[in-house]
Amino acid sequence: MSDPAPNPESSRQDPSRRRFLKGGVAVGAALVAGAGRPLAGWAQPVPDDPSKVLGGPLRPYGERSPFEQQVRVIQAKPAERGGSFTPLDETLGIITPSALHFAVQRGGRPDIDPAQHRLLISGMVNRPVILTVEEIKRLPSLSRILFLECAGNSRLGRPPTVKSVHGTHGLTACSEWTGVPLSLLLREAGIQQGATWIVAEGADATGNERSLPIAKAMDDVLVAYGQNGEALRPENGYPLRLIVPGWEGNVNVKWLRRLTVEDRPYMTRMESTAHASLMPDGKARQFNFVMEAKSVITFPSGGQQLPGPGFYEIRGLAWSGRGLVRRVEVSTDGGKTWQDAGLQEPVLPLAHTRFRLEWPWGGREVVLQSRCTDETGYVQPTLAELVKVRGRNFVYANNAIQSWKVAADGSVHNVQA
Ligand SMILES: Nc1nc2c(c(=O)[nH]1)N[C@H]1C(S)=C(S)[C@@H](COP(=O)(O)O)O[C@H]1N2
Ligand SMILES: [Mo]
Repeated sequence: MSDPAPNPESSRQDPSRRRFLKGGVAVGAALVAGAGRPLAGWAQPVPDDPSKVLGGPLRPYGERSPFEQQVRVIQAKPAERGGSFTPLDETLGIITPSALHFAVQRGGRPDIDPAQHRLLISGMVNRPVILTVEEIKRLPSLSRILFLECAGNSRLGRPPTVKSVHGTHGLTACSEWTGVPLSLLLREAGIQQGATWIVAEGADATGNERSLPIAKAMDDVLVAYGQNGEALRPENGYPLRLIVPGWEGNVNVKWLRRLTVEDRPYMTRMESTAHASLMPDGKARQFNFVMEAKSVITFPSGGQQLPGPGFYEIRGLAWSGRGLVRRVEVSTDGGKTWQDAGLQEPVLPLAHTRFRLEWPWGGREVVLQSRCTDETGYVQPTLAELVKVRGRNFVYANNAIQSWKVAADGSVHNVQA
C-alpha cells in the first residue's frame, strides 16, 4: 500500500526541513504560474520503501546500480578500429565517469603490463633516458581537470541518421588527469640547441605518431598515469599517455612509449592526410591544434521525448581550447533572441563547463541552440559562418552552433544542416 504524499505544512519535522519543503512548494507554485502545469511528480503518492530488508554484501570494487544502463555507443568496424562515444545526454556535472569516457583507437586496445612498459626519451637531448612507470610515478606530480575532444567530433558529412547528442558530440569528455609535467622530463633529459619539435609514439598498432612544438611540450603537457582518482583505463592509454590541454584529441598519444626530440615535425600520416583540412583556395590547413570554443545542449536533445508542456531545465556543456568559458547563451527561438545561461562554479580553464537555464515550455514547436563565448572574446559560430571561412571541404574541428527542434508532441530532433 502506498501513502499519500505528506502535507509539508502539517508535518512534524525539524524546522530546516520544513523550510526546505516550503521553499519547494513556492517553487512549485511559481512553476504552475509560469508554465500552466506543475511537475507531474508533485501530485504523486510516495511508494512503499522496499529497502528495509537485509541488503547485499560489501564489494571491494564498486559497480553502479543495476538500474543504471547508460553505455558508450560504438561506431567502429571492425570494433578494434574507430570510436566509442560518451553518452553526453546522460552524464551529470562536468566529470565524465572513466567507464563512459569516449575512446578512439585505430589499432585496437593493447593490454599493457605496467611492469614491462618503458618510456624512452631520445633524439636531440643530452641524456637519453629510459624510464619505468614506477620511476615516473615517483616524480613530482600534478592533477588537472581537462576536456579532451577528438577533432572528428561533430564531423561534417556524418550520415543524417545521427540523431542524438551522443552521436553528434560524444567524442568529447572531461576527466581529472594526474601525471608528471612533460617539461620536467625534458629538462632532465636536457634539450639540445636547435630542437623545436617532439614526436610522440604509442605502443599500439595504429601509427598514431604525432609531432608537437617544443613550446607546448614545455608549457602544460602532462605524461599522465591517473584518471579520475585511479589508473588510466586501458581504452584511455594505460599505463601512460600524453595529455595536451586544449589541443585536438589525436595529439594526446595513448600507451606512450617513445618521445623523440627533433628540429622539425615528422609529417606523419596523422598530420599530413588525416587532421588536415582543405581550404577554399586549395591549400590545406595543417597543425591546426587548438579546439575552439564550442557548446551543446544535452537536454533536451535529439532523440529525447518531453512528457508535455511545463517546467524544464535546459542543460548543456561548453568548453574552449583557449581557456575559460566566459558566457553561454541559449536561444529557444532558433537564434532570434538569446538568454544568458547559468555557469556551474567553479569554471575551470580547458575543462567542460556545465550550463543551465530554467525554461517553461508552453507546448509550441521551438528550436533550441546554445552559443559559447570564451575568455579571448571568441564567439562560437553558426555553421554558415564556418563554411564562409573554411569552404565546404572541411570535416574536422566543426565547432558550429547545434540546433535541436522540440516538436509540439515533445519529441526532440537533430535539425543541423
Ligand atoms: N597511441 C594512440 N594514441 C591515440 C589514438 C590511437 O589510436 N593510438 N587515438 C587518438 C585520437 S584520434 C583521439 S581523439 C584521442 C582520444 O583519447 P581517448 O580515447 O582517451 O578518448 O586519443 C588519441 N591518441
Ligand atoms: Mo581523434
